[in-house]
Amino acid sequence: METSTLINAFNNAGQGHVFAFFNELDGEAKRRLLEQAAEVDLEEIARLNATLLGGGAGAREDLFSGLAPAPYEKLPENGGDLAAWRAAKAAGEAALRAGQVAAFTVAGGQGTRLGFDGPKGTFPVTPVRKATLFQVFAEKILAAGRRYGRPLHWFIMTSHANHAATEAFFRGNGFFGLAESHVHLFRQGRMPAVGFDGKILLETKGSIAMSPDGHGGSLRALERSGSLDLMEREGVRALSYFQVDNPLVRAIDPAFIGWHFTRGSELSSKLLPKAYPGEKVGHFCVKDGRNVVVEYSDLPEALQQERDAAGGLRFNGGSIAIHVFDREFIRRLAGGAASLPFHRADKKIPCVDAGGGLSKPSKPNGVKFELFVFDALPFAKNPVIIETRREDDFSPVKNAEGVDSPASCRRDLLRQYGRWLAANGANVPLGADGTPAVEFEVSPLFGYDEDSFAESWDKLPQKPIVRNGLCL
Ligand code: UD2
Repeated sequence: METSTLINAFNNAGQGHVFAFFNELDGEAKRRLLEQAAEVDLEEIARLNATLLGGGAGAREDLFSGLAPAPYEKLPENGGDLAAWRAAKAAGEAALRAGQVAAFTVAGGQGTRLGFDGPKGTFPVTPVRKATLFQVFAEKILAAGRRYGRPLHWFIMTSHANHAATEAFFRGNGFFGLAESHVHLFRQGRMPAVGFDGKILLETKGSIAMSPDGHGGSLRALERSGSLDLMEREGVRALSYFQVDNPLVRAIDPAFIGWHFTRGSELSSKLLPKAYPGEKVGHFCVKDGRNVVVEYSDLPEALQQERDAAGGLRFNGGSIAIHVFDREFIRRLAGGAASLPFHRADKKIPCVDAGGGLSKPSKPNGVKFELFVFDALPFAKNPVIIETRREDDFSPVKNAEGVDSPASCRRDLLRQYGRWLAANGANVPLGADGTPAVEFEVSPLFGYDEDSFAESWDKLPQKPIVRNGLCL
């Protein structure tokens, strides 16, 4: 687009201040600002300003009227249908042997809460090897590919801020044994931040304050990056989706994949009963006959605390951000068949003021717009929700200390290794709360779930003693 056309478009949209310092910039800086400005969808910003900044609180009550907990497939031990679970697992294994599944990690977040400098996936998590989050996932994916005789593709969504560092990390580590041709990194989209008056904020005189467009941006980024076409060429029908912060996840779970395929589901999800009413997970609900996820920060306190007849939490079905997506469903949504709603997050956003000075706000001064991937749920045909066990699937690293921290995650990894070993007859010294009293580790290459662990263990001619520093 012509420079003047672009600048005029910003003027006409009431966003002309973006170019207030344009004449002070050198040629290269001018080019960069124009490039950023061309990325901005001014109509979208105007729409968001009207809907998300313009009050709109009146509709809130209606959002929750008639909301009910979503139905789900219970685990056999909780009354679920054992035969159906077995059939699902067999179907999932067949899909894996046929190469119909790829892994997908969203890793574009800023990881501010953890206070770690660098892409979150490069954070070391395991007790002995100090393997990073990316290494743990890579090894799970590598091992599953070997087990089913079909190497899996792995798609990883990065952000503009962490893409180069993520790529360098994978290169520097030889892609952790995966074929480079099977690891696909692509950047997610960005959105400009606006002040409470709807004006786009400048980060410097020559750059717009841009931020990642949320994990919901992954659907359009998968399309834009050519990932969906690649999947189609390779015969991949479904993506196993998980977040970069959760090393316990069964990155490749045959039963889950099987539920997805046997039900003809376009979007399948894992549900975990909440640990306590205020746990920071989404809630699986039904609204107007469609499944939806209501985020913890949105569900009114009264509903979070509401009890059912048996005394349990009524809205107890936690969403832990583990899904299987059908490829063509993503294509349909990315192609505009339905648009996911943007969410508003009020933030402290350092920016340039009208006089050109840099202001570092001490309280929120503006808004970032984000898409949430679970908002795709109401658009999916035949969605399936299955129950999982916390110890098999969920222990994220989010905070520097306390809940969901490196320490709690390391403990849960240890407990998992301990359970697998004990189930196979090993003598594991356990503390009073079930945590092993020694620090050891099971590489996903040895065992990435109960079954694969048992197979490898069985083959060991001599069973090792479980002691500090043991690495299987
Ligand atoms: C998310 C879910 C929550 C629950 C929880 C489980 C949302 C809004 N809430 O909470 O319901 O399932 O996870 O752990 O998602 N990411 C990107 N690009 C972005 C933003 C995030 O790739 O623009 C990735 C990020 O790298 C991470 C994941 O998305 O892997 C989750 O992001 P988060 O830490 O903001 O989500 P959280 O913990 O608030």
